[in-house]
Amino acid sequence: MLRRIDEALINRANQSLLNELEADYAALGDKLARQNIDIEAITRSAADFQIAVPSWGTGTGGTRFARFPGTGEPRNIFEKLEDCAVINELSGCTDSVSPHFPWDKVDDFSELKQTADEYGIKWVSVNSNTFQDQPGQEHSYKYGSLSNTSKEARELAIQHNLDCIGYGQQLGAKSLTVWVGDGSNHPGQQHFQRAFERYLASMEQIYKGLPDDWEMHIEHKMFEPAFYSTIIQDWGSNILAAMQLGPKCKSLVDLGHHAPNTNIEMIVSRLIQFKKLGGFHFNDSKYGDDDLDSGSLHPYQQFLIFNELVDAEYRKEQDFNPAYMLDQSHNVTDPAESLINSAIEVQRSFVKALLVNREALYGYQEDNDALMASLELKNAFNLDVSPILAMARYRKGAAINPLAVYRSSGYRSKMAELRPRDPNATGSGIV
Ligand code: PSV
Ligand code: MN
Repeated sequence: MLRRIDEALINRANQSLLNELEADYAALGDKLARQNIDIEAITRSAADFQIAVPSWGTGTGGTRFARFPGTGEPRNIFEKLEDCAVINELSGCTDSVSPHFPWDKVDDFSELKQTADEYGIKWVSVNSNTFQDQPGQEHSYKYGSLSNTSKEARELAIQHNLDCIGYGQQLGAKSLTVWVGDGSNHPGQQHFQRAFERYLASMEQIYKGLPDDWEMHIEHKMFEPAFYSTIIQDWGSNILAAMQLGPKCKSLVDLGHHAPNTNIEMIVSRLIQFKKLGGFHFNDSKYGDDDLDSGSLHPYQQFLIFNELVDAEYRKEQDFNPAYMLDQSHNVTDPAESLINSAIEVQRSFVKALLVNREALYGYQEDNDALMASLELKNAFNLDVSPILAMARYRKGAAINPLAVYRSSGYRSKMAELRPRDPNATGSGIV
């Protein structure tokens, strides 16, 4: 397999940390054994956990005010893929990439797939982009795409989504994620019902083009770029659309796309109950869609979401297979470092949720014992599972301390030499 980080470097770094890790792991194993939890079973589950990296997250993001590019940023999808390979080699939990079109469009998809295969990277959910016009585009998306009052603009947007399915098929992906910026900025600007009807009619055309073994995931977002109303504003509009379109259409939850303080874990539970949970875009936020690093502000919320997901697995909920992806904008960090760290933070939430004693929790719930129920969750959340995560990485040949190895590899400065920035390149800053 093709590698970007020297295996010997990882092995050397791991050897220097192994004694300490084994001692911490043994101590945690004893502690868990007293709660009748087998640490080895948890470590196996941790090792199986995977979350996709968004191709667009490998570049420095920005805001609508400015973008401050980093050095050695990837300039095309092949370079983004190289960075994704690095992230996976070090974290051991990101063996797939979610591409975005037309940003990642290439002439020869077989070459792209082959390169990814060589890195051991799979392609998952393809994202369409009808939230900005492409150079020379005949019918503008300024007033919307799939819901535009112009039939020609709608048809363009439908065709783009169908093209995305075609690109995804060549890459081996199995789902299409549709997020549109459609909406309005002024009360009265848009007839809510007619706009939603146009959106649904367009989505029906895309749905008809889905291969049998594909799913379509709708992503809701309450604001931006439309600041008064958006067509798929919330999970309510999202699930209505997904129900109308059919069983292959599900809802995708981007953590940043809700009003502050929204009970996202309950939304997740509802979507699970009605078999409409398609997947996630993980990130964190304080004010809105800030696209901050996953788990950096609200790790307990992230844990509570995983509590619902692990509960669904425990109950053997049928057709339950949500896609896990990151979707963050890295404005001040090296994107590779943020993505490594974030993937591990999501994995951490998953592992902590595995520690909850489900039967005990159900008992407290039946007995209306609110305090013990909340402590069952809090105790799992409060346990430091770092040795489990590190051991899972070590056993897979990834790094016990991924960020230390990344920095000592000098990867970014090498890339700065190999990927000189085009001084004329403009970046939108919107990711
Ligand atoms: C929109 O804010 C979003 O979350 C969607 O997932 C887009 O595809 C992505 O960000 C990139 O702009
Ligand atoms: Mn998103």
